[in-house]
Amino acid sequence: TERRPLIAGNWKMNLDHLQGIALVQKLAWTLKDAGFDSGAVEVAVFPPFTDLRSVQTLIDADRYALALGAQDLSPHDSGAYTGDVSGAFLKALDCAYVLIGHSERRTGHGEGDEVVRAKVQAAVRHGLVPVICVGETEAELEEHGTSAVPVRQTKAALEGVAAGTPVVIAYEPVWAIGTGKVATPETAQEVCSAIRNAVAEALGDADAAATRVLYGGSVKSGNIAGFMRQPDVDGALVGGASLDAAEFAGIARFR
Ligand code: G2H
Repeated sequence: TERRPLIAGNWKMNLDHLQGIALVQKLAWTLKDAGFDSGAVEVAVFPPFTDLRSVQTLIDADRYALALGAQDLSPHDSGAYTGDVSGAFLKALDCAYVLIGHSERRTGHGEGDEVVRAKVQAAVRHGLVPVICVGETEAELEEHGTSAVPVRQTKAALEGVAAGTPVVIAYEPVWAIGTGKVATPETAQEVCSAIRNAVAEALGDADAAATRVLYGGSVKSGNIAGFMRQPDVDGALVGGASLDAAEFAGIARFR
């Protein structure tokens, strides 16, 4: 199966809407100048909620070949949930994707498997493709080995999801996030392959073959190629290095 690689930039809580506009413009022009083939590789940006409208307007107006995603969503559709943002609102802003269960949400906001599952359901209800983040902490790595925790998290997140529903899974070892420590391409391959098997168990072989499994954690233009050479790594979720247009474009041009 041909899987179109996905290079996803998670801005986290960086860049206000003016800075966001500047970055997206610079990114689009950098890719264009390099003759980037967006048919071969999909590039998506995940700005803060407050940037989504301005970034979406710019992408639409100038026809940038960039997909848009949000960093989180509410498990609820609407109502008395102060501070939450509904998947319906994200869909109305042309978001294609939404991150769910990033380790910074799991650890910083106590989001466990159940919350992640409810958010996946909400994303699917609103026609958003969930980018489900999984990964083990250093302590879990020592206790359970490499694949056990990401596999458990993947299965839990996909419970109740129907076969044929598009999803993306991002493997982000927590010990490699923003730390400069990076998993080896071989470890990433081993875990991404185990995750693909978990997708097969949950959704069937055809879905597993079509699902993009990303690696995330201190990805840079200098280390992306090694990951992309792995058969079960279909792209990257990039944090820090997505805030610099030239660096992020370098990652998108991994070939
Ligand atoms: C992991 C990653 C993107 P960074 O959180 O989600 O961030 O590339 O800064 O390690």
